[in-house]
Amino acid sequence: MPKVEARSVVIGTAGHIDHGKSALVMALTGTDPDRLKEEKARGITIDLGFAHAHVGGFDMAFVDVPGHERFVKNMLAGIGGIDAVLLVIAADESVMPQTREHFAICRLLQVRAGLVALTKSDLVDADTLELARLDARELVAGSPLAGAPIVRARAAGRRGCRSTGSSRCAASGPSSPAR
Ligand SMILES: Nc1nc2c(ncn2[C@@H]2O[C@H](COP(=O)(O)OP(=O)(O)O)[C@@H](O)[C@H]2O)c(=O)[nH]1
Ligand SMILES: [Mg+2]
Repeated sequence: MPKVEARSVVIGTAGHIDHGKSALVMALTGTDPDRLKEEKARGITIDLGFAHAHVGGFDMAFVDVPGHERFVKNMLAGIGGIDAVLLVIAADESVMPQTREHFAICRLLQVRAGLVALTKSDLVDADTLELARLDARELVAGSPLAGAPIVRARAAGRRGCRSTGSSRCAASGPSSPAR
């Protein structure tokens, strides 16, 4: 997989609805990417959300996309300019239709870098996590992400993130690799 050499990188999320894309962005940056009133009320992402973090000398700009199939046009609008994809797969559900659809879109748009986050790892046992990892590996086989890291992640609930502050959120972000 080609490395992203720039000091600033634009990372787009991808994946099925409710798999934890927005919660992971919040955990990593301290910013809730669901900014619209309707998004907060319904607890789903409708339009693109944006967040930022400075980590290890890198400026990381996140574009968080909606996972619902009805809003795939919004996803398409956001994913065009990204350098890398954060493909989010919930460990308790594994690969779902919009996981495949979003990843196919990333491939069509020639996104050549990224990683897979197995979210909700706190909800599953080791065997289920391993199955999700195998599904993820199968999905990215033959793609530019074939050798990409697959990491397990556990994002705190977003209400919890808001009330405890960003340092606790960051501490509950991705943990060690699941391979
Ligand atoms: N237990 C647990 N819940 C999570 C995790 N990540 C997200 N959630 C919850 O899953 C639901 C959907 O998350 P959200 O980020 O909105 O999913 P999205 O549609 O992919 O953006 C929310 O209630 C989150 O709090 C996780 O790692 N563990
Ligand atoms: Mg979302």
